[in-house]
Amino acid sequence: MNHRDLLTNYLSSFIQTLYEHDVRHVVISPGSRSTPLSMLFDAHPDFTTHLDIDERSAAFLALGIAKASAKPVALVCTSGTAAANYYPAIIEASLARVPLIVITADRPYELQHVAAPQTIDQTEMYGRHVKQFFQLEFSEHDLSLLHYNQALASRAAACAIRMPQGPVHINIPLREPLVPNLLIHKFDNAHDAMAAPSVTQGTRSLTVNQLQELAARINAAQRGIILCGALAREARSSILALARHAGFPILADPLSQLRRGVHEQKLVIENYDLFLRCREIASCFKPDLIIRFGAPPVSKSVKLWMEDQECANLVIDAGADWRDPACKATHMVYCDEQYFCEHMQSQINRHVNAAWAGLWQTINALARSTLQSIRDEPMLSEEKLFLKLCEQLPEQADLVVGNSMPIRELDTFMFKSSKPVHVFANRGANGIDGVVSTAVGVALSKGRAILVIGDLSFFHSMNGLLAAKQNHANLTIVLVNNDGGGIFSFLPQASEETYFESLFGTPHGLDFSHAAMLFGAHYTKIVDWPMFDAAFRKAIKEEGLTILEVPTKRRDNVQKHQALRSRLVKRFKEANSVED
Ligand SMILES: Cc1ncc(C[n+]2csc(CCOP(=O)(O)OP(=O)(O)O)c2C)c(N)n1
Ligand SMILES: [Mg+2]
Repeated sequence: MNHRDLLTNYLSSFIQTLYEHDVRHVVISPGSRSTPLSMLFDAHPDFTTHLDIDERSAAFLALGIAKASAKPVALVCTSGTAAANYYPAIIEASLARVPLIVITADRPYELQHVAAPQTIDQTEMYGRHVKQFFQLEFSEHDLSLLHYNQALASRAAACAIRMPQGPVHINIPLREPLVPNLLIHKFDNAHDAMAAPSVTQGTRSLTVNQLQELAARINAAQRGIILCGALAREARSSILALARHAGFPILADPLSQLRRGVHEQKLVIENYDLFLRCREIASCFKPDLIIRFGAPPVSKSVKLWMEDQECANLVIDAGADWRDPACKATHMVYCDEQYFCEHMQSQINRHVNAAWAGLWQTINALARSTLQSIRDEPMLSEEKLFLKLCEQLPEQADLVVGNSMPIRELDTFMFKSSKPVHVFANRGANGIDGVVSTAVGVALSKGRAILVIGDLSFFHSMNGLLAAKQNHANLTIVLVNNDGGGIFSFLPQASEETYFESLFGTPHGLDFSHAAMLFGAHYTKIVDWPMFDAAFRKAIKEEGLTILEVPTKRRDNVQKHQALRSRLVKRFKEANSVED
């Protein structure tokens, strides 16, 4: 067999093995060294190929598809700095537990360290931000390494989806000629004498004694509370059932997806970011047990409140990691969340403390009506924008939220409702990079998405707009333009007048209508609320890319949030007849 046919056999069999391990999408960036990979992925009848010229954007796009589809996604790029541009999204995937199969083409060993063009050291180049590094080699004489090659693809895919999920890196040195023979590809491993190994992934469980010990703690608690961050889909209903059984309220982060949907929501508490930030109120809530599921929540108030609690604090983590930024865990429980909840339920035999849940429900309702009071304000503001946006989201909407203030405003203003909505955000490393591309990935996976994003974050990932255009994404972007970093106004440096605007506020004065024109997006600059309502209603049905720019004022936000807190404390004191 000649070089070309061997190359084709090895790589097509490798690609087919990834397919057999549930990989369905590939995001390809152009380049020469990756030629056989790009062509063979594209020639595979069942892979969906997405093109993204900019590798930094491509990796975030893959991240968005992987998040939305809950399946591993493959990435393909050429050698050199192309591969380095994947790094930010790889870091995000590793911290947010998103499975990516990162495939980088490389030069063969005779071209390494000899000043060959577009050649850098790609060995373990993503360091500890990938779960494992693999180097794929094949024989240039025969197919004797084919099964090894398939096994490596199986191992890599299995590694990416094993809990905690995350990215893996497969580096593939390729020798010229690089164009494959598309007439002889091997997309059917089943005909091989030895097919690619399958992998059965078990679940993390606990022994009977361990379960009993934990159940005893739960049964003894009078004032238990469940705290849920971003969660695996499968865990949600069993956590709700556990809460119901134990009578424990659930503080539900927007990324837990427990705030919106047709499930029973009586115990779901969603306005804690406002009321736990008020010391007078937070001090009235003293749990004797906290059970945590998922990633740490977005809300800083809940973190600060938890730091004040001296009680048993269980972290249930199927990924067996150490997710405890507040350093308050008393028990790390390494167990599949669903398994834990289902087994606990059968062992819980406690008197439900309805008064405790009632206390949370009352303050939650008071906080909600306080937040809703901003509805009457006539001026454009970020707070009212999020209130309206959450109300107007269509059923089953896929909403991607940028970091900085957008995710925080959403946390504050997304009230629970029976209308299902799925919320996505890059909260692994909390970067303002790659958010547009992540949203494009979600839109491509789900058919349509809505993105709400700040102006600096939008500028940072504007390259993603080309991927939206080239891949025909249906994406509505609500661009909150406060001309700089609004979040910094909440920090102590906001009063350092000499430095603040130039180093933190960083106004840019960009006219984003030109960006919309460059990338062929529909564009509207909002001037009042009726205009927003009409434009949003239209945009979420439109084909292609739409940008609705909402101009707001950075400095107003701090004062607005303070006013909401004061209003809530006043109402709380009135309701409890407390004298000042
Ligand atoms: C890649 C990256 N660079 C810098 C930061 C630091 N940072 C956090 S928020 C922020 C400002 C974001 O501004 P914008 O997107 O306009 O949102 P706003 O704060 O105005 O709501 C910056 C620069 C970051 N998180 N990620
Ligand atoms: Mg901004």
